Amino acid sequence: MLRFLTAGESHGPALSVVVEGLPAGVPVERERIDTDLRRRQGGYGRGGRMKIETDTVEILSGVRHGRTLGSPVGLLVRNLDHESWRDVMSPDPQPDAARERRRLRHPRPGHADLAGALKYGTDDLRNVVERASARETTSRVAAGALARALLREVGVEVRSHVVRIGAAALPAGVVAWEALDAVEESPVRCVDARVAVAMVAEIDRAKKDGDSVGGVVEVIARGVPAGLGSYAQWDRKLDGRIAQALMSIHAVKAVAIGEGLAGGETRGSAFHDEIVGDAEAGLRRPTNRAGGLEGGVTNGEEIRARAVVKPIPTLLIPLRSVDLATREPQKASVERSDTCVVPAAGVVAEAMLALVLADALLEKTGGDSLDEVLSHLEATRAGQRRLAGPR
Ligand code: EPS
Repeated sequence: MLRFLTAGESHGPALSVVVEGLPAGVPVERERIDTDLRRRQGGYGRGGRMKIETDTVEILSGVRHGRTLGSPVGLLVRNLDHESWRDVMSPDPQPDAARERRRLRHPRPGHADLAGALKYGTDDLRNVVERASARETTSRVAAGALARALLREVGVEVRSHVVRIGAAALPAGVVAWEALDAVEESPVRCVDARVAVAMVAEIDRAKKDGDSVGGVVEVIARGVPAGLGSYAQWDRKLDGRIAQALMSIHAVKAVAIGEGLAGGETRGSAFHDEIVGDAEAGLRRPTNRAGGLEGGVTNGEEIRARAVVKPIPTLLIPLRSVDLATREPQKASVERSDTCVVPAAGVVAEAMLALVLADALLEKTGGDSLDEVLSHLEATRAGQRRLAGPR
């Protein structure tokens, strides 16, 4: 129902995205998109590129006088760094000097470099890294801000926080929605100021060692209506769709829904969320280990998912690699890079979850205008109240 396609290279003129399927009448504020773009650029552990860029969105189509039209929304974020890469990234044929200037020959283990070169048959890894770069997540965050704008109208909010960076982690347990207010003030987007100090120290240590460090983020959506997704077919299961969306984020290597990671070591009686209630108050779930999804369908609880972010592959003290032209041993390429992108990955995870939830919402309600979405959703909610009581 809601589709988006991104385009753009890390040092090309701009990153772009086309979002199609948003109903007409959704309020869109440019400042809110820019706020999310700024949040993505932040976080302790970022490198030199973020000092060059001040990502701001240009709305090219699909929005008029502050509301969506129902037509495709085109968004553009210019790469300020492009100025220094004009000849290297030019779409037009260039003299040899420009072709050689930023040529990359030594694939970084863990990056798309080698796999991409084998796929597209090139020995200039620049052709791979420019698109494989996590800079592409700028487009996703811009698109996610539009999904958020729709979700906000139906009372759904999406937030995230950092659970772990290297050895520094929050103690086990549920982080309450209310605690997330602290995240935006934290340099590592962590709810606990003491743990944040330890996370910053982890990043400093990795940087001093010429290394990188990964971590874990949790993304949470509140106010999600019950009944999104479906158990009826594998590709309609919303937990699977969320997992795919989160796994597609650069550097994410594992995804869990709710307390999913503990599922292999916990008995059923301690794992599942009991259903309690009475005729007056309706149904209630005292716990939410399922992360708001049962059978691939939202159950009305908060959606909670975790993503494990690997340490990024560009290392100042590089790993062993080869020269792709000669196959002689070489150290992997060293590009200007970040030490840790875990805080930024949380912001991207919010965008991806918002996009999946907005898609699933529209699948449930249909509707070409926001008014239709709202009235269809109210009809759904009325039916659910008849069955389960008030929420
Ligand atoms: C990124 C921009 C990139 C990197 C980073 C993410 O900029 P540059 O390549 O010019 O330094 O900082 O990309 C990676 C970590 C990666 O492995 O691709 C961004 O905007 O998020």
